[in-house]
Amino acid sequence: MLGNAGHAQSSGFANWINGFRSRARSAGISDRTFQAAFADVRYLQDSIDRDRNQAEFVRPLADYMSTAVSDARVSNGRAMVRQFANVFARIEATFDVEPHVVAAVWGMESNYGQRRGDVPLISTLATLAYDGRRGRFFEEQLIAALRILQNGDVAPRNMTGSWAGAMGHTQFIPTSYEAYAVDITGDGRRDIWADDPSDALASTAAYFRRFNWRKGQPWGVEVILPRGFDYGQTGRRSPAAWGQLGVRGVDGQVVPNYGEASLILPTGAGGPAFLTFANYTTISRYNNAQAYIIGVGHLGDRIRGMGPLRVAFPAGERQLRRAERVELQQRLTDAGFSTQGVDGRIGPNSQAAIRAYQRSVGLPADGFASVSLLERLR
Ligand SMILES: [Ca+2]
Repeated sequence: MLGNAGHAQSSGFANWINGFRSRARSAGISDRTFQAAFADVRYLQDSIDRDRNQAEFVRPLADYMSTAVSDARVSNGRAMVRQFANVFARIEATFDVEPHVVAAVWGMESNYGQRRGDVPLISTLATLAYDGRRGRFFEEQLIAALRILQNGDVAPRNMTGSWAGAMGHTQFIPTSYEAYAVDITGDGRRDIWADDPSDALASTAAYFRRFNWRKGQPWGVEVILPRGFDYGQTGRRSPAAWGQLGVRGVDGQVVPNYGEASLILPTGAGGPAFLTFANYTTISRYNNAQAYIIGVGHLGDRIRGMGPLRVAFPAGERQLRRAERVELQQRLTDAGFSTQGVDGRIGPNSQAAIRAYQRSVGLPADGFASVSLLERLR
């Protein structure tokens, strides 16, 4: 049954499935598994549309964070940590990852299990593999999904996920599931789809442990920069060395030594600044988008009882789209601040040009390719 598609699309998809069947067989998928998995497969145009739309979806960070770390999500997270205290305690004892960290991923990925995704997984992965934009990646995920079915962890009708093929409470893609999912309930199945979140939460902790989560250490710490700070200071330094440059925690003290730290200003000098540590990199292995990493990190801090950020993200500020970055480089270059090329990539040359321009007009020279900077240049 092939829904939502024209005839040519349908026959193309059906032909693709026939070709894929032999590749699945070569990968060790039995005909029985394949037939059960593909019995009700459909071409899902929505998967294609959403995959294309998310490619350059750039949301203002203030909007993103107001959803990601809303008061409701914070209080729900605290309630979940209490409700599943025994599960979180077992997970922490086994994987050395604290409850507030796992709960934050859970809150970000599925709003604590409320949005696990009800899209039939084989259909969406087959559609995306057939589509071809990232066909190789999705075919690999599809094979992994078939292996999971063959292994008996979940029945085909219960194997659902997001439009992009992420599954369960904490949105594992199939290959991550195969590598990191664990059965902490002890029933012999790694069930990240069930209402009971235990296996999914333990699997997330197992993933964090694999990528070197350091228990007891922060992902990052909000900091205040001194007046006249040189935003050209980059690289990794100890908190003490950052302290010598005037960088302080919001309590006014030099940040404790959690190892080497990088300074990040996600929306430039007008927004919050953070020193980030090794655990920032661990979160990035789950999802490498800076907004996501900060969202998980800060949500976890709030669930643990910390307060809101001292400095708010400025309204409307966001990363520029590629076309906007190109335009910014062209306008800077035309104004006499050469970016040494117009390629849409904001590297050291573009940052130097931005800083030179900012100094020339009396703005803080943060080198940040902001919406407001582009608007000023227009
Ligand atoms: Ca289980």
